[in-house]
Amino acid sequence: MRTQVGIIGAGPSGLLLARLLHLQGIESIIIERQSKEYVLGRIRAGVLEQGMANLLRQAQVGARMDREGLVHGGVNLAFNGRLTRINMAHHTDGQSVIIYGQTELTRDLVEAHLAAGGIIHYEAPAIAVAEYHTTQPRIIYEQNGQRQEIVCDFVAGCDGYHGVARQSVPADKITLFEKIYPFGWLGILSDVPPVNDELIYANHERGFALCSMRSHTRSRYYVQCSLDDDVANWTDNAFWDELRRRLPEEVAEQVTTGPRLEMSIAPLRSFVAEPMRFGNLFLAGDAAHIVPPTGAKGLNLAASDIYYLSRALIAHYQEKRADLLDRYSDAALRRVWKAIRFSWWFTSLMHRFGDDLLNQRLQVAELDYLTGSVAGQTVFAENYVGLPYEQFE
Ligand code: FAS
Ligand code: PHB
Repeated sequence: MRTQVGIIGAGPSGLLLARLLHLQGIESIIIERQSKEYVLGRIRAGVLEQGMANLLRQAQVGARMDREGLVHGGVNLAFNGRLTRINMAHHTDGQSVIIYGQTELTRDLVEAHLAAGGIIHYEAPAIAVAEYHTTQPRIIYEQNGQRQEIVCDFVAGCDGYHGVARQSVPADKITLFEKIYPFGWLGILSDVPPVNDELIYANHERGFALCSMRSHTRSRYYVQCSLDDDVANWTDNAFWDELRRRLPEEVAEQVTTGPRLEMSIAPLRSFVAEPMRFGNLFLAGDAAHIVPPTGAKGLNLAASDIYYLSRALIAHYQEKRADLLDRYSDAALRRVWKAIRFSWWFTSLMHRFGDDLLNQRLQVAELDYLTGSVAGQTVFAENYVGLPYEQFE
């Protein structure tokens, strides 16, 4: 089998790339390890930067997001028993974020791509990427127990943190940076109205909490938990009680509780692979970097990678240019590292790190400064709504 761009992974990165290429007449084939139902059943991110929203519109899959997504110009920080709203729109000349679940945008992308004749092989785990330093790299994968391969012009490794694309690169050709945080996030999804119109990030001596949402009737909440915790240890009521303990009183008493639709624990790590290009193999999204979800950057970094990679591939096919392909890794990494820094800073500011009381005092002092400073709020707002994509054309 042969195609122009072979894509490993049918998550947001792979789907968005395939869709943007297809609209320019560039063919691709997506190889996905899991079933379509499994991929569409994942509960993950919820906050979209404008850059991601614009890319979805460019991919002609933004209509439901624009209809159902919630536009947020502010976000709330809770500490020392009080709530402070950061007016992000005010500090960023009107910028905002859109609340729209990754589950939904993945569905929008899959439906549009398949309806347009896009090829996605589900339940087809890629085993390796071969010959990526040649002009005919190959994806080797399995389907129905048979070994198959696709000869490509280019391969996009959009296969997430545990994917094979990055692992196809010899260790001496890639540099990995990793930081594992000593805690996780226990998340609940429930069909109850959100406690606030906008998100609340809470720093509390018992641990971090986050009040988020998917719509006006569906809420997503998280509490920091220990790495050896287990969902089986938590009843719905135990979760709601712990969440309310970590919120300011006037907020806690407003929380509407209900049964879980889903409950899961996500580990927190910072991870970067450098570079993001190896010959005709390009890494994008979680295959190249992971951020702790505190800053809501994971999915949004996948978007900026695909912005750069799609433009580079389109310039290659339509103008026979190689310069953007050559610039891809540096451009993507410049934005990745700024988001890695912001996510690390916000995670360090909001979470409890053991019994380090000095650290807790320093966190409260920084939050007290930040919420009282125009400069502090502007720095926070610029990073949270999303730093600009660099000129890439
Ligand atoms: P993905 O991991 O989404 O997709 C990779 C795809 O590749 C998957 O479908 C996988 O099955 C497939 N794949 C892997 N190996 C393969 C192989 N060998 N062959 C074929 N296919 C293969 N981000 C936020 O901004 N906010 C959040 O709250 C948040 N919560 C998260 C919770 C969890 C549990 C996880 C894991 C991530 C979370 N993220 C969050 C980050 C997440 O949203 C990612 O940034 C986003 O999914 C990145 O998209 P992709 O790069 O497409 O990677
Ligand atoms: C979510 O709604 O899942 C969410 C929102 C903001 C974050 C992380 C997760 O920082």
